[in-house]
Amino acid sequence: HPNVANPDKTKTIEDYQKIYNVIAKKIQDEDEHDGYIGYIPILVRIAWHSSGTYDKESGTGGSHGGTMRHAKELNDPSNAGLHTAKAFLDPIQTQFPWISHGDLYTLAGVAAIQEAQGPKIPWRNGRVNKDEDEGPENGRLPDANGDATYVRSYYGRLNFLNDRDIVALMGCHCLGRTHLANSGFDGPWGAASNVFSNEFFVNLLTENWKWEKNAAGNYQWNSPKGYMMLPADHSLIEDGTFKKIVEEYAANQDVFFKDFSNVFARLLENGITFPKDQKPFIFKTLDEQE
Ligand code: DDH
Repeated sequence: HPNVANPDKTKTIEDYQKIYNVIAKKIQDEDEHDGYIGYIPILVRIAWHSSGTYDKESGTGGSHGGTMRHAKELNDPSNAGLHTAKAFLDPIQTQFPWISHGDLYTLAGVAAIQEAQGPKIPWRNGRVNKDEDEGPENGRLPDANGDATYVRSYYGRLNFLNDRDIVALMGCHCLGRTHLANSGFDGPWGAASNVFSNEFFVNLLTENWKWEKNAAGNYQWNSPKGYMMLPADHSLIEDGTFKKIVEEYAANQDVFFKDFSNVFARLLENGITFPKDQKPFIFKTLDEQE
């Protein structure tokens, strides 16, 4: 198996908590980024885009090799905007040169979700640095124009997801916004773009969505409050099975948090074999350490 984790046995949870804390503190210090949304969403996105390239047929891609740091992967049009996340993390990599790039990108996503008041995400170390030519080819991340059939089949490639997993993962669009310059879509999904919550599901069900052309000429769903949904987001209420799960998460944030924590942890480890006895770390938030 090409993706076997090799955790450094000399490092403890305290060593990684130190890195978590540096990331969390920098998120607080640089809160003006992206119109005062800050770095939380883009750090979650670099963790997800590092992991979402995994292909079960070839065993290639995924977070293991930290190949997002190389130009070939970073310049995938789907990764437009992620250079800001890399630039945020590069000095932290320099400060802690012993952490692998894949471990740092995934740990940053965990820290961002927890600092956004989201659920605890169990996380394991041991990813190794791979060269540029060992990275995935471009074009493996999902198309925002997809319908429910597309979304379901897209996640089939990742090999570990059922309908609940898919809907839970998409709830991450409570964070951040779309940017015309990055994706050709425009606007935030909700009101609290740096707080992790079930707002995405509530908005999907309660806003009055209109199918409109944006300034880049792409169609998206817009609401009177200035929120947006991608076609792929909106597909979750067009499909009966997806919609039932959306309703459940909108009604019960605890269930969403529990499911999200489970599936996000698996997403970050997808395609990697960890030693059988390797227990995940659960980090404290900055607040919990005061
Ligand atoms: Fe996403 N996402 N995403 N997404 N995503 C965008 C932004 C963010 C899709 C398309 C887009 C997930 C799934 C999907 C985040 C997390 C996650 C943007 C806008 C597009 C387009 C980029 C820009 O213009 O800057 C599609 C399609 C899917 C799909 O599943 C079909 C998942 C699974 C996650 C996750 O983290 C679990 C986050 C966070 C952002 C906000 C980034 C930002 O800069 O703000």
